[in-house]
Amino acid sequence: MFEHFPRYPGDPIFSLVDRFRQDPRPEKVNLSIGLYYDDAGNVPKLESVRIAEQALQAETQACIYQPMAGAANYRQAVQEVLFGAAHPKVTAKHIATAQTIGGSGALKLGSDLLKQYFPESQVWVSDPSWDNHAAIFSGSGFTVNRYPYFDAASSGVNFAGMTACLEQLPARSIVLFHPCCHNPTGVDLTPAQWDDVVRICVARELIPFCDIAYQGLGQGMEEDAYAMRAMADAGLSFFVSNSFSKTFSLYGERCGALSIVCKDAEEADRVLGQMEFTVRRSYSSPPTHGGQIVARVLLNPQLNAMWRAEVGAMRARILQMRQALQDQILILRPDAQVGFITAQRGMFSYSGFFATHAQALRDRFGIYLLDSGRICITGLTTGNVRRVAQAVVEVMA
Ligand code: PLP
Ligand code: TYF
Repeated sequence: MFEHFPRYPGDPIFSLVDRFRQDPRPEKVNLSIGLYYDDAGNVPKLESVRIAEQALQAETQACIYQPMAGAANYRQAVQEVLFGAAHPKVTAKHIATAQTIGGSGALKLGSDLLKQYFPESQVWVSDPSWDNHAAIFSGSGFTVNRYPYFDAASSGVNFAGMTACLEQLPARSIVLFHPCCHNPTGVDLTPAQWDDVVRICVARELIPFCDIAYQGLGQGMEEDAYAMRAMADAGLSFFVSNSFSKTFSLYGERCGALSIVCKDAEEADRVLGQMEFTVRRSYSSPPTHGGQIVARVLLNPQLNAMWRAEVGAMRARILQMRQALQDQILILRPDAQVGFITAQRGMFSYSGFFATHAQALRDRFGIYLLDSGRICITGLTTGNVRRVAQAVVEVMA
């Protein structure tokens, strides 16, 4: 019956993690999958999360179904993190938010909804982007195109190429943006560049789709939200998918949300209804537990402050490791062109150099990075960064 099902080759990132696990070399280093590791190499359990979990456990009753759009407290908390509690679009209830199964679930819900109501539109994602972006949107039936983004010469952004492309898109084109901590490149736009992008989106009547999975790990919780807030302030109607997987270290709980910023409260109400209908036909309602941990933390002022400090510590460690890797390489090779490592932001660093040497770093040194040239900075520790720098310099020679 199922002879025509082809074999799934697996996800290249997960396959690489498997190869890392099987590598017997004790000095191996995992810079592949996008997880936040602490300086001891562990995925941390946040203290704010532990306290919220304990409080929840003490009062938990039977676990009944959630509403289709998820828990009201969680949905409110999401809007406050993304836009700020006092933002007029939040207080005037112009935003429709549904709790989703991680950030991936938000992308899927958003792409299905867009395909239903904008069937003629095409999607544009950055070149490169997280591979699952193209996979999810094409899975919903869209043609997925790429706008220029990464500039190989500078390991920075090709902003002229990006804006020239956006300037010629047809109205109602769907454009996927990373508001901060671009995956895979770590190359972000400045606020002034976002202002230009927002002006183009308004002028060309584009539909921005912001996917934010690392809020707080770039410049800061508020700074990282700049793009979305600028879009809201400019009166754009747009989509935001967000993930708490990394920032709460709650990967397996699948905590995310889709927020659709609308013209007014009446429109937001209708849009929320269509989100609910799409969810109902797909998985009916999201799970309870993870979302309630997140809502507890975000809506309790003490826990919220504790969480922000914990995310701040993650961000500081990422910056420290960027600096350490760059410094250690420069000690060994003062002429190495590695300034991009500290110029990029978030969990990832990306360059043509790493792409060229990915295989040698794996084979010769047990240092695992993606073939695309993406390294996950959080796999670095004070204990292994020197060794990684030495290996990088050796493959340079
Ligand atoms: N979007 C981007 C850019 C990501 O990097 C990720 C996860 O790595 C996601 C979305 C998905 O997040 P989640 O694991 O919550 O589905
Ligand atoms: O490393 C990355 O870019 C991601 C990691 O459900 C990831 O692909 C893993 C599982 C998942 C979402 C993202």
